[in-house]
Amino acid sequence: MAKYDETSIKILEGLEAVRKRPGMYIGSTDKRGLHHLVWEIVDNSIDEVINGYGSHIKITLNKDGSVTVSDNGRGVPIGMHASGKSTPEVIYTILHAGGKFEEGGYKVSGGLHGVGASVVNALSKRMDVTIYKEGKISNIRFCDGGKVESPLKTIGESKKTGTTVTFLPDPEIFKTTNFSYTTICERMQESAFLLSGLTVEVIDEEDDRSSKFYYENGLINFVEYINEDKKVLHKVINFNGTKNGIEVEIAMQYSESYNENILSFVNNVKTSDGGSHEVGFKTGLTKAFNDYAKANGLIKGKDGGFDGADVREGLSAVINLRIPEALLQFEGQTKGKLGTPEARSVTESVTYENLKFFLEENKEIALTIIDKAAKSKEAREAARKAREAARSGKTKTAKDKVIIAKLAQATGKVARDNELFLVEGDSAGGSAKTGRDKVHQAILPLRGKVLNCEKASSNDINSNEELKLLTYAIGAGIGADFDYEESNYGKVIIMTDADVDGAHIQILLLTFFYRFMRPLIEQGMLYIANPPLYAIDYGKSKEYVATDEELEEVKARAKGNYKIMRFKGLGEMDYDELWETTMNPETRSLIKVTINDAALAEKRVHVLMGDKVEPRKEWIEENVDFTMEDNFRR
Ligand code: 28F
Repeated sequence: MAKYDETSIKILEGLEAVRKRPGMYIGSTDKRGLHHLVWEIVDNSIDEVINGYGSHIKITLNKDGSVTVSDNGRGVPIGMHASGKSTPEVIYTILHAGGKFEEGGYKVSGGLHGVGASVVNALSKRMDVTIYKEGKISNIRFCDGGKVESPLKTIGESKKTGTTVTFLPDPEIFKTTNFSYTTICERMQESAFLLSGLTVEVIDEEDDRSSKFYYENGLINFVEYINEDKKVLHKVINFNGTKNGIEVEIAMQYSESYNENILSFVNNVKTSDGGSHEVGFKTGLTKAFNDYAKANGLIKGKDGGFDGADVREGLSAVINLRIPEALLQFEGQTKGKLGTPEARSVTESVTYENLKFFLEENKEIALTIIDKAAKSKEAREAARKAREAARSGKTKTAKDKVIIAKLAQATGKVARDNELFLVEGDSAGGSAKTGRDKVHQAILPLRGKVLNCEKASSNDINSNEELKLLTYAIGAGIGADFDYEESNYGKVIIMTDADVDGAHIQILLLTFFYRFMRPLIEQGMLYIANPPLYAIDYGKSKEYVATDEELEEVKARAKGNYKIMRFKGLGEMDYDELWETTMNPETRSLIKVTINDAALAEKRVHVLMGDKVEPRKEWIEENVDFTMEDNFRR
């Protein structure tokens, strides 16, 4: 064992602090936190690639539950550190040490900003680091949260250079230690798009499957992937520029669809809540189209040009910025939103100048896009007029009366305190209407399958009863005209069975909200109800649990004498059970839908299901597994 002098005690105290409050370092210890361990290690490999060393990263999910990440970069330095310990020992056992903020370089970091590999070590049962450098193969091993098990030593010779890290998450810290191959593939594919020329391989030893990602023209290929089976209007537009040390690269392409899909990244980290770069891009884009339209007499003097939403309808774009560490500012606690003020003006001018030039050089493409924007503007104005008319109550058609009949309204007058439950099936709808809190809870039963609104326009939505009803009930418009502040409800809660049909409706509703009421998700107003899967009757009390894991825990506590009932669906619960387990704010558990969940649903509806066919039951059975992780449940 290493000698315990005061420095080693301090080091262990540092790692101990991480084990005591892991959430402080990786956000949470659920599935998301578990995957942060992988991102931290991978980001160090990506950092090497960004600095120009190495071109391959391989991630292996090993059968024993550990993960191996390897790169062919320069290899972690193996010399002795001033402290008398080897450099790798310092990097992997001292918090924030080895944060590679090389002068003027870019620190790539997971969403939580490079807490460094030492945190991963602290939260791992074991970690094994093998370094190929200086003609040697060196190895150092840690166990039980970062204690040195075997100090750095040479174990062989090799001409290769690079670093390989294997770690096994500590089951005492993580509720779940099974990694999601899909999650890792999606993130690594994104990294490969963002770093042209990087090859990333993901191997799942358990299920014997692997993927390889390599993109010659990174961002262009990214947009092609997003639009892969939409009808596109032109070749991908790609441009870049650098101002005040901030590098901007943008790829964009319009397609026949009606929704906008803008993804943005800073130093390879996704900014899922947007920020100053997206604001700049949108401003530059709108200005370029309005200037071009005015200059070419496409907008008559009086009517005031296009709204941003008009020129973004049908647009897929990827914005990638490289910002020096000194300028990097994020908003909010999730680091998902860029703050850096300079990024807005730089992105705006790079977008405006390059797009204006492109439009002047490609007149027919310019006209095609402007024609599409003009149609969007018409639809938006028509939708606004229809909504105002409906709101003024003038045009309550017979159909509207039918619609209102289906909706069990809440009597409360404060919109943000009210909740709208979208319930699958009339029987559950009936129980929900009976069991609910009539002041704050409205119920909207949804019959069968919701329209797959992959190719739908706002007008198509208005002709689909279910979605017209839903839009009317929420009362905040739709698409470009949607205004979440007008919503009649503070929460919209999707309540479906945890089975194939339920997942089917859940994915379609998420896609609808993602396409036509995205601010509802961005404002954290969209939820998924979490009905119990089992009721356990043991002696004194009855408990409800939502997952098999929780069931095992209660069975262990009940010591053998218990009765279990498995709920097949919401319709099987009587109304007070449904109220108690799933609707009562005091006892229910709701899952807030994040924009990523909805984007994933939208991608499933589009890319994986193909937007030409109705999502089929067998597709869902094959692709959406009903563990808690997969159908958008944490
Ligand atoms: C599987 C995980 O961690 N790869 C890494 C390097 C390379 C260097 C480095 C890493 C401490 C503070 C500098 C080598 N030669 N893969 C990895 N590859 N760290 S981590 O240096 C860390 C030092 O900053 C490296 C010359 N310079 C840097």
